[in-house]
Amino acid sequence: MAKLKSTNLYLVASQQYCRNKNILEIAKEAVSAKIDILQMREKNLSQKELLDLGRALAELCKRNKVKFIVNDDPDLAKTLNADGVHLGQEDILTFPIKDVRTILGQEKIIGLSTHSIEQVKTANSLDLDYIGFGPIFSTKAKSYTIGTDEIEQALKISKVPVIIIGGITTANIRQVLDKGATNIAVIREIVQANNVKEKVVQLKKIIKGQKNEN
Ligand code: 3NM
Repeated sequence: MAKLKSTNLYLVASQQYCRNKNILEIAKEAVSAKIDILQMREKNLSQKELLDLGRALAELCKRNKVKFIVNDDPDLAKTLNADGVHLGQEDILTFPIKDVRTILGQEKIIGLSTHSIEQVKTANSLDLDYIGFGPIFSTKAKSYTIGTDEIEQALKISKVPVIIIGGITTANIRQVLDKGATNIAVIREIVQANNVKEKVVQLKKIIKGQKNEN
């Protein structure tokens, strides 16, 4: 059975991007609006805080059949019995993908960020379940953008599903979908939304090609 659905709205949940709400509250709203995948991406928490938040998010996702992914740390993903781990290009210097597979096993999801066609090609030789491709538009997490021009090529050559990320909003998402993308990841557009639930529903409708979005 495929580990990922064919279209996915992927929330990268990160407290540092939230305005005045707690990330767990936001995650609950996003899950209730049927986000497909939720990643815990916290760079500033202690191990204890990560464990506590991770347990709460893992339980929330499991109860609602949402895939739960842990950023950066295969051992924490294993401890939390998460559905998988997401790694950056720098992480795989510390954790070669084959070792991550040994830690997590065949059933779990391993994702890797890529930022160029070269990196997509290299990713094809690794034991991955998806890649991220971005940042497409301007974003706080990266100092550069790669634009929409290479999306089609990334989708064409990648052996695994490609999740498009970086500065995506309801205003520009069609530029990405028009290139053939069906998997979209966001942080700010959801965590900073006045109404998280409505925002998730709206983004999902647009991704699925329904017409009554605003
Ligand atoms: N990774 P927002 S862009 C976590 O290109 C992350 O690999 C990226 O946040 C990549 O939706 C990004 O707020 C941040 O722009 C995405």
